[in-house]
Amino acid sequence: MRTASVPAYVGVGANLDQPRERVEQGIEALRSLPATQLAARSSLYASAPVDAPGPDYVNAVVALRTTLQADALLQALHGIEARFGRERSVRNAPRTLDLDLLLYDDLRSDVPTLRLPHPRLHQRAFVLQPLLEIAPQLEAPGLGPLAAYLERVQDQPIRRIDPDQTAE
Ligand code: PH2
Ligand code: MG
Ligand code: MG
Repeated sequence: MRTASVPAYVGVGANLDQPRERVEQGIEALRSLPATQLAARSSLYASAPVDAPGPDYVNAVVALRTTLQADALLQALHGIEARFGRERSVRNAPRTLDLDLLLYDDLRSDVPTLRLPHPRLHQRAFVLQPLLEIAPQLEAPGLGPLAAYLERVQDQPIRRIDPDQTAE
């Protein structure tokens, strides 16, 4: 068993069934994971679906400190998704809650069930923007400083949701 905690980053997304509330509830579920502390969370962001059908997404990123192994953390994320009624049909189908393990310490993994860093992490504004909000200096193994990728995703419109604004 691990003794020292490591940093891990999780992308949170939803585009069905009151997505703002879903994302907030998803963040609270992450806060309650065993052997894990929530170190930081980003604002909420709204964007059109990338490579996917359906309504606009709400996204956020959470920084965890955990003593769970990467595969145990991944299983725990799937458990939360299932509790939220996530149905896994076709790839990138609209979802009530999507929790993506983006980074786990400096781990690199290429097994199909766990690819780290998340393979599209640096290509998506809805991940990069919230991630850099909470960790502006963050570097990813094999990618380097993530801030360098932000300008390449400027063509993906994304809007920070004002927390005082009530959900539409
Ligand atoms: N997730 C996807 C596919 N497309 N687009 C946005 N804007 N936000 C997402 O979270 C997202 C997506 C697959 O998980
Ligand atoms: Mg996803
Ligand atoms: Mg996912």
